[in-house]
Amino acid sequence: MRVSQSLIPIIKENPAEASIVSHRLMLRAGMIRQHSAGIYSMLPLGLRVLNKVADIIRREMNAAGACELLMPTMQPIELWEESGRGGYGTETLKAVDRHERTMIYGPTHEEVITDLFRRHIKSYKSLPLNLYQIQWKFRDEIRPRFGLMRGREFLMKDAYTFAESEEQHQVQYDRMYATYFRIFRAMGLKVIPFKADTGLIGGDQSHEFQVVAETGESAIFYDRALEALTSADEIDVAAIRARYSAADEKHDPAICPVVHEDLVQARGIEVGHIFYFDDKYSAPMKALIKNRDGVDMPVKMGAHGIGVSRLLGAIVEAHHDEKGIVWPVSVAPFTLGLVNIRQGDASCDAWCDEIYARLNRANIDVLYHDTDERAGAKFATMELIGVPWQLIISPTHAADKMIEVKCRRTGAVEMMSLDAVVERFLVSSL
Ligand code: P5A
Repeated sequence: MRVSQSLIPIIKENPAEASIVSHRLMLRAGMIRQHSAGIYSMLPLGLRVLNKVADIIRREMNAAGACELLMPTMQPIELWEESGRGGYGTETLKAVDRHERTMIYGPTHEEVITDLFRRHIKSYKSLPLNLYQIQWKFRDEIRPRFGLMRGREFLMKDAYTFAESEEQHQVQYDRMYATYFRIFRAMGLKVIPFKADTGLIGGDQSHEFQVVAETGESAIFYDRALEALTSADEIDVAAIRARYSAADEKHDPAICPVVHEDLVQARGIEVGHIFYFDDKYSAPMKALIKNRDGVDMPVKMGAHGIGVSRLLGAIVEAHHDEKGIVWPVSVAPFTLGLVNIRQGDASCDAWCDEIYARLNRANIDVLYHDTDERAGAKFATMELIGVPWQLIISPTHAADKMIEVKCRRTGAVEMMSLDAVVERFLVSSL
């Protein structure tokens, strides 16, 4: 992408409306813009990160045997009357269509998926099943704030699992639990799991996944030993669970927030939440399956959410410095930023054009800063945006057909040929 053909409205000063660093940097880097409280446009750079985050989630969900579908944002209120949830309290946004029918902009999709299930699945033989989507939700939050962290319209990954028995359900739950660690790790985030309140979703088993960050909305207490267990290459769900029970015996943070020597007090950002609610929706909505004894019974259900748009904020909280965002490569809007420091100089322009064309042919994400701004401003922009490597082109480099490659994270500089750059940054070698 060329900067001259995009919409990247950089802001030099700190915007007054933003009180936390991720919100400030995403506004300054021209990634998002607010239209109304908690309602944002994703500008081209923000959208690219959102898509990369969503693709990591897809890859890991698919690998775990889940299957993607897409349900509507607008839902008939009748489904919510049937489930007995009767709307989603004061957070529900309602609309009335031309036939005077009330619709809800979905705050979550338990009812819609249960409706799909009951129409098509009748037997235990079709189970276990895990269906998920990545879809916009609307919750009329009392206090939308912190940019994408607590929006009213936000993107969620919501998976729904269906099982014939408690045992089958537990296998699904543990698989999602382990998959969540892989997902968050792939975006450079360390998460700690917590037993949680099930709130408006309901049910009696749930875990939240919290990213540790000073600006988090939740006060959290965690056992130091959990840090090691949750950072391991292979997540051992049973070991984590055992450690939790041991910690709980000594001290239950939910009841008595006294800090023990082996307990860390911190703040967290809830980026995911998994639930088991058995037949809470399937019983009233009559989503029945024939079990192995030929008896009809309500299917056992769980739901597994990830705050996809919230993750952008969480990643920036975890990856920034005084100059701006430092995206992990896996979610960076572009892998490379091409900086022509003498735009208008024929040799610089020609060399940049050649590099840009070659990188695009090789499918390497590159943002070409091709405007006539001065070099200093271009560097500052690339650093603010957080592109992991800059390719710097001066008249001397153009004459030598060389490229100065600068790493955003370390500041290390290296001279490379175009062939070497292509080889180094091919997706397969990153
Ligand atoms: C699980 C999937 C659910 O809605 N139903 C379907 C269940 N769970 S949840 O915990 O209420 O939401 C899942 C995740 O969505 C993110 N989230 C938000 N992100 C941005 N702005 C909001 N207002 C918001 N509300 C929830 C969180 O990451 C949460 O874990």
